[in-house]
Amino acid sequence: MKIFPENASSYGGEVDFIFWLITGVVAVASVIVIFLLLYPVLTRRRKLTKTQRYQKGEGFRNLRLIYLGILLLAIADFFFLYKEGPTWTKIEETLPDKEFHVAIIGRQWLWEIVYPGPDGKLYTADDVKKINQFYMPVNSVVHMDIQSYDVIHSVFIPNARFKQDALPGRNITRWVKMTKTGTFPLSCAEICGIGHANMKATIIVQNKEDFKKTLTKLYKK
Ligand SMILES: [Cu+2]
Repeated sequence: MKIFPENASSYGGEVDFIFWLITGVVAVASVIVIFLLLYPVLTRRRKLTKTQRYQKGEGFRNLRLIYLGILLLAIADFFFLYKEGPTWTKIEETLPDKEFHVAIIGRQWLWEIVYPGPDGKLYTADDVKKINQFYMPVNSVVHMDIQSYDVIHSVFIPNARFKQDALPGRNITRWVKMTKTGTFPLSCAEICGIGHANMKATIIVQNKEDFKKTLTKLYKK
């Protein structure tokens, strides 16, 4: 069953794995809970009597199933944290050495992609700016300085399983490594005004030779 867009990043598979792991465990738990709820209702049809028992919730014996539930919930939570920890650390808290560096600046309602100029350095006078066109080389770690001019936006790259808010006044550096060439959508994932839905950019992942040619072309303009 294909419910996600094609994964085209180095870490997308790990994110998908976490999704299916949590979905699987929660699905099993749901089936058990629904069974425990419906089974007595459907099978116990004794007439009510004066001495109908009810749980007062006093003492350990009365509450033992509640404690079991809390214990199972805690075990499941820590299991998920244990399984997903290394993935999130790698994606969100570490920054592998960069092979290319851009700035992505959100504004109502477009994305400015700023490329380093011929000197190879970002934030110098020869930088090149493109609107909604994000070129990057394949199989290379690309650092993205995510910023905003006005309100909160969010960089969302479904094919990379990547999402990061762009906050005014802050620079947040994240990374991505695309493993497939082609074009992929980048959209804004934070309601940012009337034009939010049109705030889309295209990511063009190219092999390294083509990417070099693209850069040369960008510099000429
Ligand atoms: Cu936006």
